[in-house]
Amino acid sequence: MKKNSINDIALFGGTPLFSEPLHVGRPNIGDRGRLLERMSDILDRRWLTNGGPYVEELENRIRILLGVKHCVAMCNATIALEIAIRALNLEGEVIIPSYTFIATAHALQWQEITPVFCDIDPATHNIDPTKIENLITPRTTGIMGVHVWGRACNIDALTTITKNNNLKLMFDAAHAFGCTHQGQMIGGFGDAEVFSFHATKFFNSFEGGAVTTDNDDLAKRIRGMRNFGFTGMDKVSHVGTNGKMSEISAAMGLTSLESMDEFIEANYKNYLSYSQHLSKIPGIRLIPFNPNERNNYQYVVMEIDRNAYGIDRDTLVKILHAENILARRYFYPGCHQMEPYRSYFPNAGLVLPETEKLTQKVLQLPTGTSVGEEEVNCISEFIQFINLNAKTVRGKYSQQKEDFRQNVPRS
Ligand code: T4K
Repeated sequence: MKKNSINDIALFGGTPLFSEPLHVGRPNIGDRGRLLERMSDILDRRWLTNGGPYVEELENRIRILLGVKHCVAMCNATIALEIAIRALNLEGEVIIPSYTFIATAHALQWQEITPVFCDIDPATHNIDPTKIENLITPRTTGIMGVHVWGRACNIDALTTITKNNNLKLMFDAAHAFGCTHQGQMIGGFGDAEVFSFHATKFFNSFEGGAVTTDNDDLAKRIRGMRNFGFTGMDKVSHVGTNGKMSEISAAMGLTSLESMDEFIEANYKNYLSYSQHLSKIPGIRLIPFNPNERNNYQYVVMEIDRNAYGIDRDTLVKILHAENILARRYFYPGCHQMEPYRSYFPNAGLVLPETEKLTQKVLQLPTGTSVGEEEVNCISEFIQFINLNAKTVRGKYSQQKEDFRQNVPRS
């Protein structure tokens, strides 16, 4: 449905563009028949978890796909991060970007390790290596880069810094499954990398994740920690937790793996369509992907310059949500603005100017296999319509807020 006048905007009483919500993170579902076959097989076998054959198969296939020596599948990426952090003997302080999902910081804090927030490079949204050295103290034991949106962080610079300062280097690669850095699959960089296979990721195992590493000893410790610290029947050698992936998750993972190229193709098509449309709109910048690398195009991320576009990001989000376009503001307001970090480091924002700016202007749009050309065109045209009518929309929205404040019924 096309909007002809601003009264057609759902926030102002019009009919929403979509009758059903369009999500950022609607799960991709591969071959349903194949998944059901695998589920039935699991039930017949009565082997539901604890190192079952599907988990083993998934680990092997991922290991081969990524060209890495070890893949340890886990129940989710947050536990996988916690285990990798502990297995690497990180303690004291670890430097991470604040511009990330809260799990990155919590995985450290949960183990009483202080996350020290570093600013990002606004061009890449990734940790800015030039800002790291000032943050290193005698308590620093490691750096955790995050490959935000699947675009690899500056791995070379981070490797140099960690080598020069005798620190561990790990990566939160939650977004980066199937992506490359200088042609090499992400998974084998640093001491360890951690993936998320959560339902909202383009490749999912319902809940799930994995640690990948080329280090044999580390992989052994991680496997032990995933299973309560058991190193043999009735033998526990160190503290551990329960990070095991279930067989049903592995069945979904294997099925997703078989459709991975299809999922990426759908994301890529959506990305190209968004890109063609949105590049014409003033004040909108879609973040680019390096065409020389493999990308999963899992997130369509745009930055809004409120002056050039005419409407600020938060108002646009409200307008889009009313139309059933559930755009997201990842990672607003930044980890440093969330508890407990906000209380621990009330002035952190002063050293994170780029993070603070970015969290005010970034937005993710719906994509994935449940979104097609028609929806992308409709969303893009609507975003353009708002820009073309920005002044009137602003006026009407301010009036609506004022009426609401004074409790005046809407006309
Ligand atoms: N590190 C980074 C950098 C991460 O981004 C993440 C997770 C992690 C670590 C930790 O990974 P895991 O421990 O989760 O494996 C979502 C995801 O839950 C989270 O996994 C993800 N990052 C984060 C970026 O996004 P929320 O709080 O936004 O989820 P929620 O429930 O609002 O869902 C997002 C949208 O997807 C909604 O519009 C609903 C829709 N949806 C969701 C689910 C689960 C569906 O349509 N179907 C579904 O089954 O965090």
